[in-house]
Amino acid sequence: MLAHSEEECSLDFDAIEGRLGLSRRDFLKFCTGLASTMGLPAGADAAIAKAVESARRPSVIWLHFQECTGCTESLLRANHPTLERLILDIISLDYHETLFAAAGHQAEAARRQAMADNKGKYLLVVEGAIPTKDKGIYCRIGGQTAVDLLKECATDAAAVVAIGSCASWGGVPSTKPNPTGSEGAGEVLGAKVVNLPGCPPNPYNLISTVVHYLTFNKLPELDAKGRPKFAYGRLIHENCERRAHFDAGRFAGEFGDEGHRQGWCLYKLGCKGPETHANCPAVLFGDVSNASWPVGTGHPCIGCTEKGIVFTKPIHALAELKTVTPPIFFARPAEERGTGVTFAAAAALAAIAGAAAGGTAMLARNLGKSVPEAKADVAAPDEQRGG
Ligand code: FSX
Ligand code: SF4
Ligand code: F3S
Repeated sequence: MLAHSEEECSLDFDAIEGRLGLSRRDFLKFCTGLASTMGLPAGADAAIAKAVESARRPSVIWLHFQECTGCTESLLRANHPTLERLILDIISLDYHETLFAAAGHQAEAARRQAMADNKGKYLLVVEGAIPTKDKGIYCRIGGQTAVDLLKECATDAAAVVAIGSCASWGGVPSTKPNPTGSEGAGEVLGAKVVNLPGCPPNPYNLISTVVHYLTFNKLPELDAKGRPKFAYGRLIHENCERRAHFDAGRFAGEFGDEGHRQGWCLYKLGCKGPETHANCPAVLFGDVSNASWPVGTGHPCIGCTEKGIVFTKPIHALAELKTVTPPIFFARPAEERGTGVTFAAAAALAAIAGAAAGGTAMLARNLGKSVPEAKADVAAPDEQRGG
């Protein structure tokens, strides 16, 4: 909950409920959740609450280029009913080709008006890749090529946010042989933009970025690839709920086998978690369950946030283990989903094993294990406790 009750008292919760449809409790939980998602220090939740409560909503111009529209869909079709309401109330969405009621010249006029009214202050969100081959003729909107439209809209923007892998670095359309010369927004502009890769990206990372901008009047800290560090600072593998199985050498060998049904590690099925940076296991998708992310549902991570992995490496190819970092926590234990393996036993075994040997050495030993050998390992800690 908010650190400063004084600031909490000054909030108009009736107005917040009317505007966002959130009770006092849910609003405060939302602000605290955003602050912790962004790794902000104590007290930041109060500043976020005050900023979100204020009527100042930044103008957002949202462009669509080569894409499947999954980025917008993931934002609007999230099962959590307040998410789209929150984002559409926190920002002033002044131009969005999918959601706009206006069309044709009317829509283009509205975009230009919003840009003029908010010169130097609006956020430009770019969805989809930009074709650059043959003078950009493969994507034209309102008579302009995507390249020209992007450059025109970026000129007076306060910041440019590339949402999804397509806008971040080309994504699906840039897959070899890349017939239209697709590139990401930052490459086309020759400037650093905020990249929120993912195919689709997690909507909470967009809302966190926008709220950070709204609260502190600056963008969150970015990594070398332009991604907010709060969301892309760690490997999936460090946060994964199956990590104890990886460390203990319990791997699914094929889809539907015993290891897969038991919820074991998906590394041998091609999981790219060890070389993919994203916060999927912590933030989840769609708010439908505590397993609502790819690995949680039993599918290997395909590395959708990383250039050079998704759409490049075969899905079944093994991930590189250059940096086998220790897990940061053991969350959402496997037994919650009735998988049978005692999570405490798995975590204890992993901790003992991890202390005894380096991660890569452990992996080399464990990868060759059969399912019965791995099961014997699981039993060991229980036996030690006389179970
Ligand atoms: Fe790309 Fe967005 Fe993948 Fe689709 O529109 S990031 S194809 S999920 O959704 O741009
Ligand atoms: Fe999780 Fe994949 Fe790492 Fe296994 S390899 S622990 S499934 S991220
Ligand atoms: Fe993408 Fe892997 Fe997350 S496939 S959604 S980065 S678990």
